Amino acid sequence: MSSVLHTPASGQDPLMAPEYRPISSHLAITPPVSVVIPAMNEAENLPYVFKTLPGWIHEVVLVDGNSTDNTVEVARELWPEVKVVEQSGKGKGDALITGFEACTGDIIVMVDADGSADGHEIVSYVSALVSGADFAKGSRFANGGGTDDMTFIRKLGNWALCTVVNRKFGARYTDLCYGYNAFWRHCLDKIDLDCTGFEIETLINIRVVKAGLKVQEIPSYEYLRIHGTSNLRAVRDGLRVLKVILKERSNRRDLRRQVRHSPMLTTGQGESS
Ligand SMILES: Nc1nc2c(ncn2[C@@H]2O[C@H](COP(=O)(O)OP(=O)(O)O)[C@@H](O)[C@H]2O)c(=O)[nH]1
Ligand SMILES: [Mg+2]
Repeated sequence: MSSVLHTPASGQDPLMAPEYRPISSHLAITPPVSVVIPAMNEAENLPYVFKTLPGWIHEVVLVDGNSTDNTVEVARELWPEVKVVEQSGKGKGDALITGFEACTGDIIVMVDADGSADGHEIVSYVSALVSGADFAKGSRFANGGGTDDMTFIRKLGNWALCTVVNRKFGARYTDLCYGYNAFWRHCLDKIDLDCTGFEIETLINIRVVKAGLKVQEIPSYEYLRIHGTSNLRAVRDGLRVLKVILKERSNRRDLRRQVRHSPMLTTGQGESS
């Protein structure tokens, strides 16, 4: 879907000239942007999702979670160049990790397939990345953000888990378990993801801080899932998130112990004591 708008000035080596894609009326960028969409039985929602995706994105990678409806056919109809990847394992985390591997863009944006995310916001995420951030983290609770899709219990759990992450890892997040995020592909080398379920966002959020990456929160509005019901179970998945937090804490303690015994090693930035 990429288009070349900027023609190189005469005398400029065309092989060296970057291709600029306009992403807003005031901004053109050179890095290709991949959008990853994990989808499990979302055929009815995909028309709403694809409708809001900007035409300047480089590719859409849809990771199908063995859907029993016609998710894949609908995606191909709506976006003929879509790259469909079948996940071999189970869970949203597994799907996203599979999708990240399939991306060829320099920037990767994570977008849910339930119609809760507005693709028009992608420009805000990408703008933050091309302006210097490594990780652009969506937040429903930053000024300008919001949600129609969280029950009171989910808000409470998210707030509590977010508070623990901020205290334990020296982060200053206003939201934790939110699926709309974007990052430079090089971040993947530093965060080495290994999880399967809905804890994926928390794992990413913790590891980017541990790796000392530059994080910028982007206010984001989460709309109601349009059709179907959430696959998330607040208590079961909340406990999985807590388990990841505790594991990342104990890994950090192990690393600190190693550093004490080996002065050549250093811990990542952004960690609180
Ligand atoms: N491929 C794949 N996608 C999944 C899986 N579980 C959830 N998703 C997708 O992840 C996104 C978020 O899931 P959802 O059920 O809406 O959870 P919620 O947003 O936390 O309520 C949706 O696009 C789902 O289709 C899975 O096991 N495999
Ligand atoms: Mg959802």
